[in-house]
Amino acid sequence: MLKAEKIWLNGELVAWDEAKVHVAAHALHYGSSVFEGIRCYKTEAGPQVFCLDQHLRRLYESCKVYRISVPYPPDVLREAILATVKANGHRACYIRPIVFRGVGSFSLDPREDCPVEVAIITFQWGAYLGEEALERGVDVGVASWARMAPNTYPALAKVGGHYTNSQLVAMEAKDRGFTEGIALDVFGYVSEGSGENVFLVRDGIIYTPPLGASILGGVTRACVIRLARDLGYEVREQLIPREALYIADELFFTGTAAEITPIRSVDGIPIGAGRRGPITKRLQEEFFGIVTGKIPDRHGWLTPVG
Ligand code: PPE
Repeated sequence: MLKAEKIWLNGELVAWDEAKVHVAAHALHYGSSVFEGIRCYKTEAGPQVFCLDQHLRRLYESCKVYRISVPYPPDVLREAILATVKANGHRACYIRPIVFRGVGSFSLDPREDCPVEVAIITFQWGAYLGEEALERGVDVGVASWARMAPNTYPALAKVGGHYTNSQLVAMEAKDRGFTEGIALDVFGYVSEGSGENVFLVRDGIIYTPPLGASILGGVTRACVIRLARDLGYEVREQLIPREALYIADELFFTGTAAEITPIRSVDGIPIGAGRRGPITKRLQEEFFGIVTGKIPDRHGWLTPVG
């Protein structure tokens, strides 16, 4: 990770090495943190943050689910995010805002005693699954670990604790020689990657699991659904059985970090022709065209850093 100069911590920009947390922090013990991953892209008009308001909305919604009262209103964090990117002089970067429960007690109802702290970290992050992955695609495996069952952990909330499951999926995939894993939900339907949503193409129709399949409601997922519909494709949010992965014409991941990454094989079985498919490529062109300012931002997804 290429560290930046400053981190925004509880209202102030401090030096990267000074942005510290105490070992008794509640979040460290119990995963009580809510975070976002946002990308800022380099454009001719300067750096622009992609889907800032959509990410902020999810941050506050995740906090709402976990009864975390954020000590700043959304417009303050919005400005703080832009100020942090600016202060670090980034042309492009990954932005990681995190709201977490600090030191106070070890109670599992930390609302009274633990202060809520907020940090905004920015750093350089290239292609998540490798530079060549965006074109060539990645090899993935179906995970032996399932995503959380409904009514156990709220999958729609982006909470630190939930990512212990993602770590099991990601580590297992690597150990089996894959770049990434796809986890099923507890009913055996396709859910998502350790840090990405999944899309499938068959006979020209695009499918993706519904919110009820224990997925995170991806911001990139929503943008890709929008772009696909703009291009005239039919998109269906519906339950996907595991074997539909193997017989798909195209598969791809979406995510802030992963952007749109083609999947070229699952469990050693080639998908379609075993390389990036035409609809995946078409969506990438549209997505990367917009985020780099080469295609007009017709949906208002970009915010200039200023
Ligand atoms: N599912 C999961 C589990 C997930 O972590 C992400 C984002 C997505 C779907 C896609 O959501 P969105 O970014 O809103 O389109 N994963 C973030 C973190 C990955 C990581 O820390 O590693 C990300 O892409 O920023």
